[in-house]
Amino acid sequence: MHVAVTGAAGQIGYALVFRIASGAMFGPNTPVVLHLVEIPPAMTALGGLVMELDDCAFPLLAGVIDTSDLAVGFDGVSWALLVGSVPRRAGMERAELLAVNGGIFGPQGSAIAAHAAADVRVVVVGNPCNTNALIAASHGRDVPTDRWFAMMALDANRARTMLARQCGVAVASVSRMAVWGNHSSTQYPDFANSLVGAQPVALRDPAVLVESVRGRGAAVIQARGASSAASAANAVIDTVVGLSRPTGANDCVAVAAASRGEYGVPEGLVYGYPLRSDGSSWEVAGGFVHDAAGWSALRASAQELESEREAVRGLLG
Ligand code: NAX
Repeated sequence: MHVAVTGAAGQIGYALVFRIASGAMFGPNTPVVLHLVEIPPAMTALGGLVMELDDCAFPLLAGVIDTSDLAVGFDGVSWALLVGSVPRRAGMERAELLAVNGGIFGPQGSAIAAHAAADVRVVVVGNPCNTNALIAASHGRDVPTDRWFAMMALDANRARTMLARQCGVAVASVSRMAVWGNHSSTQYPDFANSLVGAQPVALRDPAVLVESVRGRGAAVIQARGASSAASAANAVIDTVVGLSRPTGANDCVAVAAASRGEYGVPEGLVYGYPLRSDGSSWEVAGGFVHDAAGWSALRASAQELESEREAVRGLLG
């Protein structure tokens, strides 16, 4: 299994590549070749990471390619995990952030189309991840639109744990946890449709939990002095595992994918949905019911994504 990780020398990369190499992503019987992609200034740090991978002597690690050349980085890969991006700096407008990242994700989308394996699937983690995925996919030529995803699983995992705590149950008994919309403060963690022990739950004040999930990234930054890294890496693994196997009867994969108009979301937006996968293709799960506040949250996040799409229109392929 050839898998590319961009931004591999960053903090999420550092938490992610060792877990992929140990078999956490593709299982204990699948050897992996890691394609680690960085920008030239980070190649020395990336070299240190490669030394550490060597020093783990992982039995499943069949090769490591470290490069800043996208053609090499994406050559023959079946998964491209696009983590690297430029963070928002103080005083930077969101439009500026979108434009800077558009300059990264357009060329990466083209390189994936030109060099990756025919079955490639792409998960964008680098923020703003939904719109970065839209930009990459628009440059992806003959790679079908349904192979491009953006990560919502960290938000969903945060929501699952908070719900489990609130109900006094183990996190494993929480399922069907969807997070709708944009990976931003407009996201809608959907407690109304989630299940605890395969049963719906009526929370007294779901809005409090919704706000806790939305604020969790900031809380981690405040406590740690750095943004979520190990939990983000873990969520990348959950995303790939979730898309690679059939989804359980009472469950869903929380991930953003290109809308085909499901639940009234404008077509083409890379929108956080509950998906059902058969291991290779997927559909948006049906049967999720929303009250007026839920629909309004779904619409607000779609509107935010539409305004991001407008802001990057000139960068779309
Ligand atoms: P770091 O700043 O630690 O690492 C980013 C790495 O990307 C750096 O090593 C940098 O050299 C590299 N990079 C920059 N431009 C690149 C390019 N054009 N090609 C290849 N590599 C490039 O950030 P980190 O904490 O690892 O976070 C990475 C991204 O994940 C950020 O955009 C962050 O906002 C985003 N996140 C997304 C989450 C999600 O749920 N979707 C949650 C976690 C995280 O906040």
